[in-house]
Amino acid sequence: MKIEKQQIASLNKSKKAEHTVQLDFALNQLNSKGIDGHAIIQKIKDFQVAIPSWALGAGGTRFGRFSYGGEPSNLHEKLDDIGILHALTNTAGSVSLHIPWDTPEDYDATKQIAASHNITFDAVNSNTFQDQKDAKLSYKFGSLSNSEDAIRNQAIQHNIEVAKIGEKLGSKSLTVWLADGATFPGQSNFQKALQNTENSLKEIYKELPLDWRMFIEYKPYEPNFYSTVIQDWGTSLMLANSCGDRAFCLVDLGHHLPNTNIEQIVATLMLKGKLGGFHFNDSKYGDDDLTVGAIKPYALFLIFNELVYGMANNANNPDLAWMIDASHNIKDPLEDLIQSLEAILIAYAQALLVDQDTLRAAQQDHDVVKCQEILQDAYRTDVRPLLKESRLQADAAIDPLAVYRDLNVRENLINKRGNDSIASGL
Ligand code: LRH
Ligand code: MN
Repeated sequence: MKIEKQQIASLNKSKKAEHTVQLDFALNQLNSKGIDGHAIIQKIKDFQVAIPSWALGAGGTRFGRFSYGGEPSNLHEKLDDIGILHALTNTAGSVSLHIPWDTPEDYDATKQIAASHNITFDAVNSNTFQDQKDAKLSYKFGSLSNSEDAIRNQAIQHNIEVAKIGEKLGSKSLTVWLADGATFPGQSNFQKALQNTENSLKEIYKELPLDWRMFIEYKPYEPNFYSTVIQDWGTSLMLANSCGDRAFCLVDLGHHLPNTNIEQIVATLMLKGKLGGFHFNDSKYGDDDLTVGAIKPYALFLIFNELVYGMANNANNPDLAWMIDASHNIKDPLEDLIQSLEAILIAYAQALLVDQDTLRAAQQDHDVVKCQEILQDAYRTDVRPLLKESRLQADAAIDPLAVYRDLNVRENLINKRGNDSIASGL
């Protein structure tokens, strides 16, 4: 299913008058503070987020999975669905593939379909947390950290192969997340596991094309429940430093123990020029992979406040890879992703409103109350008219969710694909 610009334009008509009033108010409000709202609208338009190829169907847990109907059952249908998201939001301009869940069968056809939707290929993800049906050796007790040479080598070769697949599609980065760890005390030798992992990552790194980056994603637990080899940002940073200048840390928002100050981690990694990118999602307890901004929108704003400061002050940190990593247990996957894209743009736009110079001066004066007032004034500013205008200017939907429902997209997908089609992924 392809959504045409004129379908969106005709549905935008009924919302234009109200939008114009809200936009004028927002621009005047910003103007009175010396802020150029049009410059922020342009930055919002330029902000593109990669959609995970593994999150276009219904997710599930060990307790069950509730299918959603009309799910994409192959890579090309997944690209079509991301095309729907991009047509409606103008923000879903790339895809992050997970291999082997989404290994292309016909590279030219895959690239053509992606191009037809103006979608590019962001980071490719390796998978050494599951055994593939034709696998010779098992990753049950680890992959890059495994005590057995042959298993480590199998995992190293897989990562090198994944990068080759990405190279054929125009991707420029490899994301490595390892489930490696232990579920019981005494099960593994921490030092050997970490040393094996470091050596393995270096083997992979040196095989990457010279214009590629490697993202090392950390996670404190799950599927191992006692220890994880790459458990936190410090371990990821240490490994990225030992690999080289093109290795960076990847921050998945759900991969932190409760109440971790993620914005401070972001500031630290940007100061060191080692922040590579994000997997955006939200969570209440563990790696819940919920809709971005659904649980802790203020925390997301504080993270973007550090990102905006870092993007202005840390020239040593490369452009960041913005990706979503979510799983949809009860929501329509496409509606869930539309909400996540909106939450990311809202947090970014609000962070752009923070008067960094006045904040710096208040910090210098230890005027703690004023510091909070400056942040919360930005956070309490309704930036949604700016988002709507950024979409309207890009021939996308003023209200993507409303257009998605008005066009009965899910019903159309079910009519075309049936109720039982299942998308590969989590
Ligand atoms: C691990 C993770 C990782 C992906 C997987 C799908 O929890 O966040 O980024 O490989 O989810
Ligand atoms: Mn992730």
